[in-house]
Amino acid sequence: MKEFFPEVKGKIAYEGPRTKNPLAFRYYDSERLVAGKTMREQLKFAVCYWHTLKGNGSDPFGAPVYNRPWGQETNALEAADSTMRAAFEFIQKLGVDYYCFHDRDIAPDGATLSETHSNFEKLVNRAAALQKDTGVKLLWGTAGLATHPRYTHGAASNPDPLVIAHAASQVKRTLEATVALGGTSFVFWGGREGYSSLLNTRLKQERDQLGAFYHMAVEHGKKAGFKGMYFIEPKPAEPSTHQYDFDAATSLQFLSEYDLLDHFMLNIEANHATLAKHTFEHELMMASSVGKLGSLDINRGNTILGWDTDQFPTDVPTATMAMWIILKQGGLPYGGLNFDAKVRRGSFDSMDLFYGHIGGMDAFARGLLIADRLISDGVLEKFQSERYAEFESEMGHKILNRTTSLDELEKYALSRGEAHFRSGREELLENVLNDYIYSPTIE
Ligand code: XLS
Ligand code: CA
Ligand code: CA
Repeated sequence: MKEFFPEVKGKIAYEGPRTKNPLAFRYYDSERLVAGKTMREQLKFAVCYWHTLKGNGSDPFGAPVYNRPWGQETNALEAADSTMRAAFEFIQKLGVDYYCFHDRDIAPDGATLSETHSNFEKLVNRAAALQKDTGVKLLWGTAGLATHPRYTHGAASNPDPLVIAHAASQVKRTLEATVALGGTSFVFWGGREGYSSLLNTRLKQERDQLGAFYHMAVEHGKKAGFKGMYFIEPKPAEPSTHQYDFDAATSLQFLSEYDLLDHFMLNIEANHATLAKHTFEHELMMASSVGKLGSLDINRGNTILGWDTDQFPTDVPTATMAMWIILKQGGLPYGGLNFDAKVRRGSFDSMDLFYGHIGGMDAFARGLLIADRLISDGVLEKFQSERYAEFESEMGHKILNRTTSLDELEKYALSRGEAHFRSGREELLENVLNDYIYSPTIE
């Protein structure tokens, strides 16, 4: 059997922070217990099929540059098969438990819809067999509804019901495959569910179409035995100019408006947060605050470029904030941390895929260790309790229970006089956070 990554002999091992080996983990120690679970359970990393296996380094100005030893066969099904073997070899050597895919990542389109279905079925069966052999699991599946030319004007929000029917067929098959492969969630990312010009767009109707489409998916999921969770993955733009699932708040509003909140949570991507002019932690907290943080696409945007660069996540402070939010909500039962990240165009060696993932896994392992210490010491929680202490008063309770009024509050202000003016101590808290992040005792 052909080996695709012969330079990596066995599984990448944990060697500790002082190692000089670039193919070793410094912080990710899969069986180490942190906050009552092993690191592998707390972090639930997933490799994404589209960037890692299918990425070819092309950009709007240049042709493909990665010369991968897989997927080169002229027969499309044979190319899909070698790509899948490379995927499982990579995931196993990296020591990650999960992967995520789009239907069209794993199997090629055929000449007809029936041939496309048959291609997909073959590759899903292949994935089932490889999962069984390796113990690697599917985290989530998704239907690729952005690439094919028929989706130029949207998939579920298209002005033509026949295009919607094609999208429905993809979602139906991918949902069934997700059930067959044991995936715990199903993602909808609406890259083309948006518009470019209001001059030709019925915005209300398109949002209604999208709501109806999600309801059909939920109904089909019941028939197909899907016990997992549906996720919307917000993104403000790209490829659409205006996307209907702009950010976490917009998506939550959409779910509530179309009566879908019982079935959906959010999959928050770091780079999409950047594009929406939010921080990653803002989007995570927005979702988590209403019990809707389901999963994370971990990567990094570039603040000086205005597009979706999907770089590997190496920023420890951001990873710390993410893990702080995840630990505080008790984990991600349906989701995990999916590496929706790609190596740069210039990093065309297959080994760069290992360096990217190893660095990202170590950044999040450090984030987990730091967040665990922050929470055990209760530093931020203690400060916040003091900051909101007045809410323990009768008036505080009345405001939150909605049992007071503007009249009563005015009387309260008249009787109490001017409010105390307290510092938010932001700089102090940033210093405290830095002490935790850069503490030499994090090992
Ligand atoms: C694109 C999205 C996409 C989703 C899955 O920007 O990140 O890859 O994660 O469809
Ligand atoms: Ca993503
Ligand atoms: Ca992205």
